[in-house]
Amino acid sequence: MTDRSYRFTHAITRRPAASITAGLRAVDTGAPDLSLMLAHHADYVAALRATGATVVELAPLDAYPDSVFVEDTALCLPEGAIIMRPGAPSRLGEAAEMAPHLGTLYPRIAHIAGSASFIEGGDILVTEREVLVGRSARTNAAGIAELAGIIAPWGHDLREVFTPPGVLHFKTDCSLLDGDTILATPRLAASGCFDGYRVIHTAPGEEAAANSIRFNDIVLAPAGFPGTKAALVAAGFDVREIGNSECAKLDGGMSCLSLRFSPRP
Ligand code: CIR
Repeated sequence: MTDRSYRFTHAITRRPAASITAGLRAVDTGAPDLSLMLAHHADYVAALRATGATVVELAPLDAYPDSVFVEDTALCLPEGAIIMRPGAPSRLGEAAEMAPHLGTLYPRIAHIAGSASFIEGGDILVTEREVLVGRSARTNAAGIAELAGIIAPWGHDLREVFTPPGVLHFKTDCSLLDGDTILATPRLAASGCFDGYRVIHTAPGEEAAANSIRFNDIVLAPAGFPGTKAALVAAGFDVREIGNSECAKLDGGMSCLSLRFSPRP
């Protein structure tokens, strides 16, 4: 079993901007506190760096309130990076902002280009064997078809999966833990999309813990979900809890805050 789906030499993050208070959200539970979000963000970056990875921290982009959620701007595979076309109109320009940074690290950059194609990185889970993509309010059939056409020659199989209704992104409800194992909400796992994988369920009432990330030897998980943390620890994972209260107000979590990759020279 290979481990390229969770061993990374690099990550890219972007510090939240003051405009974060205008970030998109499904339900308004109050404005995020920028200084607390910055503290959580610094903890997150430090945890990634502590694994030995190079973490490129980009400057805040005030013109794009959601630009801290860099994951949605690109899909990074060993062979190349694909610049997404976010389905949220206010986020479309974020992808172009990311492209030059990936261009300095990757020999090969492709773009989702069709004017009717929309796809966000939060809907894409890369495992050792396939690329799973959930259609959602942000990701449509044209975007998925365009991505499949780009990555097939690179040797990647794409499988379209289900995003539960009312859930922002496919990965809002799941994370890769290792080559065989997925952390998922029971409502997503019930769709059967992870048949053939080992699945660890989030604890009852802890659906928001599903958006965690495996990054090298650690699992970064949002703080405050003790039942899910206990299940992960019992399964042998080294869990680091990171405060996520402010990003959660904008439907964001651990995966959204970074692009994680190992470019193949
Ligand atoms: C949005 O609605 O686009 C942001 N407020 C949250 C994006 C979270 N991104 C992710 O799950 N990959």
